[in-house]
Amino acid sequence: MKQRAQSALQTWRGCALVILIFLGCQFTATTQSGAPAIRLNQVGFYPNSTKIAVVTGQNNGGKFYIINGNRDTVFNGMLTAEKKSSWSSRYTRIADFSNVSVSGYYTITVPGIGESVPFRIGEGIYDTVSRAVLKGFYFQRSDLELVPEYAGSWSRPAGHPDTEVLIHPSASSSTRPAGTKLASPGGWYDAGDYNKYIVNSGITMGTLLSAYEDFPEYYRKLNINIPESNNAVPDILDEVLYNLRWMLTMQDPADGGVYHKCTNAVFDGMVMPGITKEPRYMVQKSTAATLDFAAVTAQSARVFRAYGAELPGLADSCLAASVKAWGWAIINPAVVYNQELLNRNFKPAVLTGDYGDGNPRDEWFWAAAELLVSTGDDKYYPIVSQFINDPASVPSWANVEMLGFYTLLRVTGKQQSHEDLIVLKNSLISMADIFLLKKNGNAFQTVMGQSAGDFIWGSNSVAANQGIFLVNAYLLTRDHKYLDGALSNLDYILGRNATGYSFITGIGTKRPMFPHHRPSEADGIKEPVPGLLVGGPNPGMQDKCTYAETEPETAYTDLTCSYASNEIAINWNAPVVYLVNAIQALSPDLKR
Ligand code: G3I
Ligand code: 9MR
Repeated sequence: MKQRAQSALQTWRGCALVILIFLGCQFTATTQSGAPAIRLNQVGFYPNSTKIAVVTGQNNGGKFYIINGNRDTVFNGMLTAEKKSSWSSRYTRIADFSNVSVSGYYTITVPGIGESVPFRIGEGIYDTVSRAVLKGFYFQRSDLELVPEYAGSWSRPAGHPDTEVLIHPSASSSTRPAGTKLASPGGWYDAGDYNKYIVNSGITMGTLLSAYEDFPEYYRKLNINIPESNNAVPDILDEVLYNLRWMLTMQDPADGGVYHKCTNAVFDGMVMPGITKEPRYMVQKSTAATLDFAAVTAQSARVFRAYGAELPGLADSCLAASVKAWGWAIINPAVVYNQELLNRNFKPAVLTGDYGDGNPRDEWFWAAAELLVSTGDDKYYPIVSQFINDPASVPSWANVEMLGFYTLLRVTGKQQSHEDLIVLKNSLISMADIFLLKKNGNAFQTVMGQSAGDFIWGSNSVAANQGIFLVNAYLLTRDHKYLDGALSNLDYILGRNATGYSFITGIGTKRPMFPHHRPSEADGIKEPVPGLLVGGPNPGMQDKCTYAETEPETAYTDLTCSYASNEIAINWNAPVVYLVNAIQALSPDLKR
């Protein structure tokens, strides 16, 4: 008996260590060949937070038990009545063990069903994952050699230098005719591919800058071990700066317009970055790209103003670039990027990511809001005022309106009228209340899954962005229920979902091993590059890979071919950075 307890304890210790170093944890008694039947946040829980596991499959219910590292039962409770999920054929019962608050390693056991993967309860529980997801951006740096000191096993030579990028015929102008060579180095690779897109950089940068603006004290202390970690600028801003410097190269100084993307004509193969030497192009300017750029540079000017000593001139350059981009958009208010049309008129055909947003209305608002707040110039107000009565929405690359709402609500200044702020706050809170209402009816007790429409390409970013939305509701009201709702979506991302996966590479016991991510596929290392959020369930299944299940919340497959459910992308990582770090920063406020 004693020997069994001891070996169990050793297994626990092994698992704990293994979780920390991102390697697999085979807890034989607990895992099955597929996803475990008991789904929970595989990283664990704060002692003072809500703790829920979901038992999937049809069963007789009954009692569940929480077992500690000594194999002692520390808590038992009753599973709730069975519920059929609205978004798949899953049946679920909930196990609520929020009352367990002693730090340690645990599993949950349900007689006749099995044991969950091990999880931990403890302070600072998301410390590793919060740093990993921000570090994910370092791994996406395009022209930098990733050295072992910072990249560990995933060190690699520099990728695309982008020192000689050609003006594509679609972007030809009198000062820069087609074929002109420009330098556009740096910036993050967008996703599993090796191209750099302004529209997607827009929401990504806005989200990361907002994370910093909402929790500056927290981020000043967050060290993620990147080359700039020892300078006086917070690591999150150093990372943002790496992409900002690239974005600034995407503006045509002659007129202020911004090229839609810096790209190959066709996607590179599944090889390491820098192997292929295909020509790179600056492709057509667009209104959406230019306004996203204007918003990001205006927000950057505000944020980097405080680092004038370390980064002299940067804030002013950003603001000048923003104003100039705005000026271009005023003259070119509706230049849509339409790749199909472009390819009918110009050669070579461009077949990489589109990000062709047909409606730049929300980009107008976001840019105007950032410029209004950063400059205090009333001339931006008339545009801002037209949007104040819009309903709140969850951001996506094609809809950035909410980023403007967040900024107006965040920064108090003369530019925001009291009446406007009340309207914005009310619309945010009324939508947050709907989120919570639907969470109560959800089979996994998560805000994610408001409707089948949540499960789109990149659905995990919907979960993360809903989480940010609720964090904002919490910051505005200090009502704990919103923070709890945000946490439910972090729980979703880390395992409490219909697939049973923790969706971040390197994090959790059952996690993606084969993301559609060229370096992870080509580097010969078993573990994918860590800290990257995969897209998640997407019944669109546009990649035509093999999916074991095809319903809205189960249409996910951990195969490299699956770019529609298993790619990674910067605009998906950024909201998870915001969400998990917000939970860390606000952890003293969590309540059971
Ligand atoms: O707008 C419609 C919506 O009305 C409808 O309800 C919904 C149903 O599926 O579809 C919506 O359109 C989808 C659109 O994204 C907006 O979300 C399209 O079906 C879907 O095909 C499209 O997917 C985009 C995908 O590129 C293909 O263009 C993803 O959002 C976008 O994240 C993804 O981005 C790619 C880049 O192009 C290249 N780099 C990798 C990156 C991530 O996969
Ligand atoms: O690898 C590409 C991925 O980054 C994109 O999100 C996806 C959709 O645009 O396309 C992937 O490339 C595929 C291409 O579209 C079709 N042939 C197979 C490519 C993947 O190997």
